[in-house]
Amino acid sequence: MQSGRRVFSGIQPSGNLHLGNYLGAINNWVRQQEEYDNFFCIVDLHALTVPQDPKELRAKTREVAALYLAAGIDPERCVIFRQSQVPEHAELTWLLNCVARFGELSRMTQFKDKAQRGGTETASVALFDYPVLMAADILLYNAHSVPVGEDQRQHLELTRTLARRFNHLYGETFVVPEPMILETGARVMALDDPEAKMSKSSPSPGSYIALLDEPETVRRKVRRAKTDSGSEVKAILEKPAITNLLDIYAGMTGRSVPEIEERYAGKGYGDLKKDLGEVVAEGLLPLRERALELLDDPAELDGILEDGAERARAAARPTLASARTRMGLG
Ligand code: ATP
Ligand code: LTN
Repeated sequence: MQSGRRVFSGIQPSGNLHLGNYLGAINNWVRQQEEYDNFFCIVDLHALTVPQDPKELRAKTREVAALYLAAGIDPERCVIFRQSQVPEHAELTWLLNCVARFGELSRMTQFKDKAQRGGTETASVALFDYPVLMAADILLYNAHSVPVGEDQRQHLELTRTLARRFNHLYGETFVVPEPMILETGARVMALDDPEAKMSKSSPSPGSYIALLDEPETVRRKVRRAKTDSGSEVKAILEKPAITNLLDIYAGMTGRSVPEIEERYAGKGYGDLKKDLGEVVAEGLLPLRERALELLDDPAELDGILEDGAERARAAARPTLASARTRMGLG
């Protein structure tokens, strides 16, 4: 039964979707789609905050749509759409820019990390403003709940601050949303560096498992994943690499980490990796096959996105209108 409570979330079409995106986000969307009114966005305007090749962006946009559907998101139940097809996102961003503060945006760790990588001097203004666009995404639909990975917690906190500030300055307008961050899979780490999160923008393909990787590639990447010193299969602070592998195992199978530890008692890292390679390769195979099938029919995908954009616009329009009116516009 749908409760009338709304969920909003999104992924950037900026690279290869990976296991972190799946376990931290998409998998949770699928599991609870029956309980909510859902909006799942392909946030292409966010992707543009760093340079993108236009042709590649178009292709990746369809790829994300195909993966949403292949993972089991039901387009009847959920509104699947592209952010750039709903101009209300950009307009609400401007209004929220007028209540967001330079100081609070300067403290966003994702901006600091990403700007540092390319040099702060040349980072786009849009990269700085990225969290305000994200707040607009969420507030436009009066979403109650936002299922994301751990890395988005700070952005969610800012969204809540902006909603409260706007409501205080101009009168009750926005729902103050809650983050929904699960324990397992919310922070999948890079396979070659357990201190860094698995990321789409990583230059090294061995660091992530792409959802469209072939099963053999998946097995190889798991086999080559970094491990820790020692030999016991235990999720402990001193073993960040093994902890990550166990967390992935738990996310893919629904088993608890202690249960998996027990299974590998007396066995070594090699056994764990061998089985995990199988678990992930087999687990992702149906998703991969279905997505590739869907990608064979781009017109069908575009149709679903057009339909989604229309439904999203209908939901976004009244919220934007009331924000405008409250601020003295229109
Ligand atoms: P990039 O690293 O290029 O910024 P990304 O891989 O973080 O991209 P996003 O599109 O920014 O991907 O994230 C989409 C969703 O996936 C968000 O909910 C985010 O929290 C989640 N997510 C991303 N990386 C991970 C990860 N390593 N573990 C768990 N969840 C993740
Ligand atoms: N910033 C998010 C992607 C994103 C998002 C959103 C997530 C953009 N708008 C709204 C949830 C709700 C990220 O994962 N990097």
